[in-house]
Amino acid sequence: MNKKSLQGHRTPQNKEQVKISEPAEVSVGFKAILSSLQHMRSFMDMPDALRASLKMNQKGGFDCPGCAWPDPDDERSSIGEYCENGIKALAEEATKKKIDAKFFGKHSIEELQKWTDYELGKSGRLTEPMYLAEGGKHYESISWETAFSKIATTLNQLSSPDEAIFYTSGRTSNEAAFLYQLLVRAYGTNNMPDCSNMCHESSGVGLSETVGIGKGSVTLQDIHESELLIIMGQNPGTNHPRMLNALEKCKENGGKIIAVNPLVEAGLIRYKNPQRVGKMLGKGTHLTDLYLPVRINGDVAFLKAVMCLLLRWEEERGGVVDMEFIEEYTDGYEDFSKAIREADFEQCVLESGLEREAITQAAEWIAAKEKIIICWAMGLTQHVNGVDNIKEIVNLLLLRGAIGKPGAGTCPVRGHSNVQGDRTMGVWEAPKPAFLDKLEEIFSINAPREHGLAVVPAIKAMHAKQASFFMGMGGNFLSATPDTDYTAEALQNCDLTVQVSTKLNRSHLVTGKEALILPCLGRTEIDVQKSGYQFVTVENSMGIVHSSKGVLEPASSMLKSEVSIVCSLAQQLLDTPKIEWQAFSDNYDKIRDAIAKSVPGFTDYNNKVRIPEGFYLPNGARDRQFKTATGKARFSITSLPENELPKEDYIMMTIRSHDQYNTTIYGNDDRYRGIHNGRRVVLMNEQDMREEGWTKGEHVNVSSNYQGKKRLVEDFVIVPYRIPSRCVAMYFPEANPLVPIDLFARESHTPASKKIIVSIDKIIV
Ligand SMILES: Nc1nc2c(c(=O)[nH]1)N[C@H]1C(S)=C(S)[C@@H](COP(=O)(O)OP(=O)(O)OC[C@H]3O[C@@H](n4cnc5c(=O)[nH]c(N)nc54)[C@H](O)[C@@H]3O)O[C@H]1N2
Ligand SMILES: Nc1nc2c(c(=O)[nH]1)N[C@H]1C(S)=C(S)[C@@H](COP(=O)(O)OP(=O)(O)OC[C@H]3O[C@@H](n4cnc5c(=O)[nH]c(N)nc54)[C@H](O)[C@@H]3O)O[C@H]1N2
Ligand SMILES: [Mo]
Repeated sequence: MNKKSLQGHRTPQNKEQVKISEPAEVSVGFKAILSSLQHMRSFMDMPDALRASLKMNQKGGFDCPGCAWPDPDDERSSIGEYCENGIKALAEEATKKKIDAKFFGKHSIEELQKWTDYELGKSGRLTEPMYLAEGGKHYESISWETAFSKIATTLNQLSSPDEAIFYTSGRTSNEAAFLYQLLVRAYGTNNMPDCSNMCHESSGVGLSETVGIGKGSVTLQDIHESELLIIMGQNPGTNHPRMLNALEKCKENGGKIIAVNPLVEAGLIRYKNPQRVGKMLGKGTHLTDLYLPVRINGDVAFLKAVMCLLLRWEEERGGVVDMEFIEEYTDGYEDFSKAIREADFEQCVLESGLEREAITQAAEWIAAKEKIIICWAMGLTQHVNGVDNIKEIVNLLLLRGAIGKPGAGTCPVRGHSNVQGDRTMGVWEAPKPAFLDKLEEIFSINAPREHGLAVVPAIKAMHAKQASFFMGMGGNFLSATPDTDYTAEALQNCDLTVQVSTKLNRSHLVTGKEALILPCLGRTEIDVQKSGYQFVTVENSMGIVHSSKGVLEPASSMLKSEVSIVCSLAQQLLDTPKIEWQAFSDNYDKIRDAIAKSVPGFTDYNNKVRIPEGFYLPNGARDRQFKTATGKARFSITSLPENELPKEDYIMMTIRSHDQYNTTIYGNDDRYRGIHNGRRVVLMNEQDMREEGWTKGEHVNVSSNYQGKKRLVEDFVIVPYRIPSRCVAMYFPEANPLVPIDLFARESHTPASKKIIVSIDKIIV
């Protein structure tokens, strides 16, 4: 490792002392309202805060820049269709603080590298394009023109377009995403890694293979009327708080909820709905009826154990397996059911980490209910066997015929607010030939056919100096990706790194030889182009496409929209007479017309998206049309994951605190989990602590040892917590240096950031 790469790429220590209290058992309520108000007051101008919050997630307003949870189709709350964490996302983007060339003149890169992620984010909005010269100590201002020509010159000098990497995070609008992928393909590569590669890729792969569409099948109404919701590997109280409204409705309609999660998350226990006075004053709504604290990665074992029971009961008493559905709509049942009958039930129970009685209780409800939905998020996708997790979920739903009918189906809960839309628009390293054919036909380009690089291979290519240009359309590639030291070296190997961003983050500080920051408008801001006011469109977690129109004055007159950045760059870089980049940039309706011609499901886009609540995209699985290789929904056979754990070691999962949005740190508290003032913590089982002689608040180092390579993070604090034995939890991104670059999901290549084997060592002073 060279010396330069040892600096500044890891999150530095926060000086404050961590405080530990009892975890909460109720979520939202008054504390959430207080916290929202505090964020608005501290970081925004109050009139802006009020104006913006009343427009967030409203018809004709803007889409919350937080998560991808859908808005109700019909009535929306007049006092606010948002949550505490939506307000934090708003305050983060609409902050009154700004940074410009003076700021960068004052603070060198070396100094900024010592700031925590919280301090970097809170420095303010980026307001002008900045350039870091080779060997430079400070960013300096640069004109947009010069910045674009620098990028174009670098790209034109590469010996192959495949030496360039074009990353996308998930906030980019449909319009910007469509043009960005068009630019990249016209330039000549499919190297389009995106945050999805680290997020729900396992869901996309697992679902496409088994039910023929890589998206979920349910709508919000289905959640409301479901009789049994199973929530696996997801913490909605923090990451999708508006989902709690839907869970409350489901409960009020008589539904039951099972939560499968190593941690007892407050958001899944009891909910005080801030929009309902009665609920706020009372005890709130009790949500989870059966809590199943699986061992980390015990989900395949749990699902197999449940299915063993279902098949056993089918033989004993019948009426459990939906044979009519299976015969008409599925294939592979015989082999699958044989494999489950031959599975070792006792071993499955053991590996799940759950009590046999609890599994039996879950299986009884599953056998008795007709309308079953399974929701899931990162606790299932970020495992070596992430795709198998999804296949087992599908197996269970198919057994019960619980897909493609009201109140039943698959519900992968997406992360970034437009991550699903970006994929629909073609941001993907493995595009379908039919999509490329369309681009060629409409735009007269030669679209490259060879698949490009996803996140992990892209990092490896930069590390091996096979790629030397990196551009990020949003996001924070350095801190979001695994193996921080390795990724830092990879980025530093590049000649030029370019970040299109709204806020300062660590990826601006660990760069290629030269670097550019291109500051852009955010979702909340007014976007005026030559033809007048523009709006953009996004797709939520349930496949509804709708418009989003900012309401606030832009943070600076120098900002460009993402659409305009892509179009200006394309005009410098490409010779594509059939693509009207200028017209696209002047009027976003023109982009939507082009999308309507290129992407299935978008006919008449401009009219349909002007309906305030938006429109649903076609979804085969929802209608029992399974577009798989055989035209049927497919049962799969998976094997039990290996869960061997060396005696002294622990299984570590990286999770989000209540005060962060991925790598953006809103604050240093995790209110629901009772952790305050610090993020460098290791949540540990109390009995393990007693047996191993750890004390509360003790400072430790944590290392992973994968294929002979030791990775280390230093000075974390032990927090006793209700977590299964030998399992521990740490926060992302502080723990990312421990995630080995080569440890990823087998079929989807998603980094396995929920299961790292670690050793914990005392700090010897
Ligand atoms: N406020 C806020 N909102 C967000 C985000 C944010 O950072 N902050 N991020 C957005 C993004 S991009 C995403 S993808 C989503 C993420 O939303 P989540 O997936 O809810 O986020 P994580 O914190 O990664 O949580 C995973 C949950 O899975 C559990 N878990 C971990 N390992 C296992 C396992 O092996 N089995 C089971 N059954 N459970 C497990 C953890 O205990 C935790 O409760 O949220 C989105 N929304
Ligand atoms: N260990 C571990 N690693 C993980 C995860 C985990 O659970 N554990 N989760 C993974 C997941 S699910 C995801 S999705 C990724 C997230 O990875 P990313 O999407 O790359 O990361 P973010 O932190 O969401 O990106 C934040 C930055 O985006 C920029 N930004 C914000 N809004 C906009 C906008 O409107 N336009 C533009 N151009 N820029 C904007 C800001 O500059 C901000 O600093 O991280 C992954 N990494
Ligand atoms: Mo995500």
